[in-house]
Amino acid sequence: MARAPGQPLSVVPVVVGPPQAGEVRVKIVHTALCHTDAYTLSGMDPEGLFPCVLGHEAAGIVESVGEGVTSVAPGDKVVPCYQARIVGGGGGGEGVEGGDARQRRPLPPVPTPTRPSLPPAAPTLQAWCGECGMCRSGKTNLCASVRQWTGAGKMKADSGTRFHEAKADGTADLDKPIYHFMGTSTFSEYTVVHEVSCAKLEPDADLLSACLLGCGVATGVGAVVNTPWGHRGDCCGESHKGPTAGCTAAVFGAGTVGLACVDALVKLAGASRVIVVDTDPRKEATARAWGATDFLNPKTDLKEGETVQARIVAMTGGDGTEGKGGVAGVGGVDYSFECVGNVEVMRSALECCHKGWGESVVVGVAPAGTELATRPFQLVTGRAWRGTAFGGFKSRVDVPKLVKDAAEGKFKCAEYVTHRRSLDSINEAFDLLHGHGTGTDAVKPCLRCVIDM
Ligand code: NAD
Ligand code: AHE
Ligand code: ZN
Repeated sequence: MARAPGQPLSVVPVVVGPPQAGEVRVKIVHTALCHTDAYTLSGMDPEGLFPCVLGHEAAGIVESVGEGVTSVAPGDKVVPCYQARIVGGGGGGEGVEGGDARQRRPLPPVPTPTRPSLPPAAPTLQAWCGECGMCRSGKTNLCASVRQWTGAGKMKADSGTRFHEAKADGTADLDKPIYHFMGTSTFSEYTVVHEVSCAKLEPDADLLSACLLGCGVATGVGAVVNTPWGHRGDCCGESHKGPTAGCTAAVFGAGTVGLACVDALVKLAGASRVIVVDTDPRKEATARAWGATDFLNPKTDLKEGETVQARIVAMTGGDGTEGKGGVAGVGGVDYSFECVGNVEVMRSALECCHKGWGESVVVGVAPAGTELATRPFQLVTGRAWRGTAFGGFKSRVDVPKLVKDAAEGKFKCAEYVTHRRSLDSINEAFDLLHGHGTGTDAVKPCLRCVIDM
């Protein structure tokens, strides 16, 4: 339980109430720490509510289900998803069925002059709310069905919480409710999630890998394969979504999210050059092992007055004339990915992109009160800023596929598990995430510390 911002977590007995209508109680088997847990614990998240049970990257087994739940049953392996998704029968276009998020985007022109009205809820729809215009649109992986409750730390059925501190006799202290977090709250032996947030896996799924596909690895892979718009065919005659063979890229932040971008760029896109930027020198060896061709530490590798974006532009064909009337030596990468959560770094990531077509994807979550800045000329001259939540993957639909893809070795997954701890040692896991390990952990960078329940 996170009692207050900036405080270590308390490992305490809590009573996890039974699932109500449309809810699922899950026995967590593994949960990992993602930087977003640390972000909310820091107090910088405007949606951070205390006391709460943090955690959103996990895998487990359904223990019981509430009234009306049909898509999962006790004994099923599941991944709790912080983005919900309506799944099931008909009526709403590609988005409802999920489709293959990695397929190429259809060629333009797409625009529809008037917005079509949404189809009525199909009677066979398996979602609990049965009504989410965002899922039905097919245009986004963001789901509105339970978002207002998950953002408020509550469950939709009664706008209440299923977590209470336990009294000495083991019963729930109703005067001490505990908020949910991101609709998942996985730093608990049991949690309750909405059915629409529960991705059902195959019985043979490896829960350790699956756990990382609840956030970090899926986000990094999806940021590469789903988020950039790619080209419309003007260059090669063939339209394509996102990075393709031979492209160049820069990845800022070599945590699990950034490294999953590197892996996808190398293995799935066939990038010819991937420049990794990280302030932690221990990440160089890891980044190169993941396929990075270059590593830049902005703290030690820049000349006096040089910016990281200027260095990357120079490394990729820039001769310093760009912006000063020159055209010959325009440099920059085709794609960049900000996986730190720092608005200054986001600016560098945009500005290291190639004039005319470079796309920069904001993945990192920056603190409340910070804002992005760049010279609008950067966008006028063809660079584009994009962003992604959960890598654009449609949670309940795509997570089971990702678990299979990981098992087939299409991208790295279990490789990010550098540390494992018990729930009692969760504060040590936060120290590891912040890079503050002791002994061998001080030299071995932590990518993901998994808590084995
Ligand atoms: P992490 O802490 O494991 O990794 C962050 C890395 O950034 C570290 O290697 C650190 O050394 C490096 N770094 C810190 N400051 C830097 C700087 N100024 N320049 C370059 N590198 C710097 O974090 P993670 O779990 O991989 O998450 C990365 C970011 O992505 C976080 O902001 C997290 O909240 C966010 N995130 C977003 C989504 C999403 O859906 N958009 C999903 C998961 C995580
Ligand atoms: N409450 C935060 C939101 C932070 C945020 O952007 N979260 C990402 C997931 S980070 C996972 O590690 C996300 O999916 N956002 C979309 C959504 O619906 O929350 C804040 O800063 O306000
Ligand atoms: Zn996360």
